[in-house]
Amino acid sequence: MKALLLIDIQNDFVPGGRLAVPDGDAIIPLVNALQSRFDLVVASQDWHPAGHQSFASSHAGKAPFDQIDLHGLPQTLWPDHCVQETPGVALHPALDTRQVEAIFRKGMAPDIDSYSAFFDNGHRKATGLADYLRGRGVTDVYLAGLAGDYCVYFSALDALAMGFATYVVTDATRAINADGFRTALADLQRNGARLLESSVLLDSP
Ligand code: VGL
Ligand code: ZN
Repeated sequence: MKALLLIDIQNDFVPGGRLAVPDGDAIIPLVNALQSRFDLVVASQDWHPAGHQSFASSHAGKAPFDQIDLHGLPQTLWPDHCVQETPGVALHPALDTRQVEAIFRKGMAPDIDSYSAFFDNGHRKATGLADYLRGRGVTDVYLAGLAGDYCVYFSALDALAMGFATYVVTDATRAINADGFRTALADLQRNGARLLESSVLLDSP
């Protein structure tokens, strides 16, 4: 069983949003077309309370993209983004969600960030996604979404660690930082992930 994992395709991560990923909305037609090729489609949603400690605004004298130690974990500070009950937290309106069977939210605990759709950044708490996928008989996980160098990357690493055959659809993701994305993809390949372009899936019968 093959699952497509749509990572954080939310208003705040596309141009005009509060943590815009360059060209982030360009992936939406692709991920919409990809969905029919999968047995199961699942989405993740970054879902922070106001005042989340990953926000620079929560730390006096800090600016977005500063690095701090947050309760023992390295933390990049972000602009306020994906705050619960704001327009930016919603899945992008152009994303076709008819085939999305479940949405896994992450980043709710105020004192720890959560890039991966599987675990928080300290690997302290699981979202339940791995058990859900296993319960549905999923063996292969394909990742698309935003951002390629953060939430897609860390979700793919955890998918590998959880024993799923893991694929990243490289043209169905965009990154915050191009260099970081190259490093992330190389690291994923080293760990056993396979990279492919959406055409490989869309052109197969
Ligand atoms: C993300 C930074 C902070 C992401 C989420 O979805 O890649 N990046 N929160
Ligand atoms: Zn976030």
